[in-house]
Amino acid sequence: MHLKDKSILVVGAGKSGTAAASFLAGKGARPVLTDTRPVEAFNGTLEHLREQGVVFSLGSFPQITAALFDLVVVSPGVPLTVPPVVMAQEAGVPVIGELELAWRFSKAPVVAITGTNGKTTTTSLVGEIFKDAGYRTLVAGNIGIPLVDMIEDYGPQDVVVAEVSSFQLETTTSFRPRVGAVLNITPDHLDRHGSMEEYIKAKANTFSYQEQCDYAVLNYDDPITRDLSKWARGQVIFFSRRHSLERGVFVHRKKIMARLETGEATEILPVSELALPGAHNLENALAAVASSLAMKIKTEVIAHTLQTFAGVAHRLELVDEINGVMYINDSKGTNPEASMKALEAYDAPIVLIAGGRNKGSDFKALAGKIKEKAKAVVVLGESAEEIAGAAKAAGCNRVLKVKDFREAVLLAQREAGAGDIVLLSPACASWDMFNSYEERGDLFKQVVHDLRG
Ligand code: UMA
Repeated sequence: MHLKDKSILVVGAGKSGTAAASFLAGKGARPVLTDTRPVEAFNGTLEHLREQGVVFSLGSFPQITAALFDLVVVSPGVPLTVPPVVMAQEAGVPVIGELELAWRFSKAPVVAITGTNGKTTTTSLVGEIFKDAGYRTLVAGNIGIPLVDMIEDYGPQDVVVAEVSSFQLETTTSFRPRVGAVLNITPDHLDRHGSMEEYIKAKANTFSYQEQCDYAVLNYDDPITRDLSKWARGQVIFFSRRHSLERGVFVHRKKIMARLETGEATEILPVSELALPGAHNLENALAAVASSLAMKIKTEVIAHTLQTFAGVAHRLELVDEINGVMYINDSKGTNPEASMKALEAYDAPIVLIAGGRNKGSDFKALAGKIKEKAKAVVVLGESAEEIAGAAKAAGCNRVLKVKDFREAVLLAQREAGAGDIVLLSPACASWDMFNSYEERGDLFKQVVHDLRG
């Protein structure tokens, strides 16, 4: 892809947009960076880009015609319905995302992991497996590091493990990972994608451009991902924790087994030896095994990593135990399914902290799980009323509403006794009160540390 002297509009000046603008400037292109936020909102943080020759159009956007721009690079969080993107499409200016841009400069094989839930844990786990196998490995993407930042530092002998989101996949036109894994698909981001069909279509782009020698790793137990196999162009490796598969990675007699060719299945390790807790993490482990076996990693290395990898920050992260109460940070639980899995992962009484920006989800099933597992729920944020209403309708008695995040943690502390768990698992995005789920999780950890005094 030739970028020299090309005029390129980058939409969104967050992590992806600033990384893309810097990358494009480095390639001799003439990037213009636009954002709905005005210049004052950035507190001088974009100065390094100005020095690289990036031009700004902040708080507004320039006129977009085919004569003025050769390409538009859109940030994942920017819907394709916003005026600059629509104007570009109407003018016939190609629109791609940062993932597609990075892909076009990737020399290393890419293992891409997507799914509604579990993608950060699985991406980190697969990254660890490759590192333990001795590969120079880049772990990046939706996990928080724009791929374009470092993609060119990795060559054909290395490996890129990319967490990819439906937002990023929506704008791919040639992205072709050697292995593309889809862990599960349940309703999420429907406010952005408009319908479940569109959301599934975006996820399927993980393997839309694959070829026969590539691999699609799919969850056999999830009817939607199982069905996606009909669109796969590469070889399908199913994984299942419920069925012994003729071909795939599965659980048999409490052991993780793999059979990629015909013949005897190979034992990877007993399920009891997995360091990650919970049934959902067993599925993540199965996907990680399938993805690494597709890349010819030795079973001993895979087993060793699975025995030692204990998880990632903001995902069922134990923050502290104070007066017999465990404080768990699951700020990354940004949809009802994720929070239901978090509730299921523990056997002790739970005080749940939930609420934030609803991304088009229904809270009925979550409310049923709250009734079953939680002794109290503290709700806050834009969706507080909605979650409270669903919880009360499900028969929950202790539903407490607060306005402030710190107050939520203090109230949860008062509700919990020795042996209980205070679980932050909001079932919603953080964007009504925070810039990111990390910021929300960090504040939770801070307040918990303050509780200890
Ligand atoms: N903006 C506009 N116009 C709009 C909307 C936003 O100009 O219509 C601007 C905002 O003012 C802001 C910028 O766009 O300045 C934000 O861009 P962005 O939302 O794409 O965020 P980035 O900072 O670039 O972070 C993105 C991902 N964010 C989203 O997809 C929402 C990060 O995933 C990812 O880690 C990062 O790129 C690096 O690849 C976060 C996420 O929440 C973790 N992802 C969703 C999820 O996991 O469910 C998909």
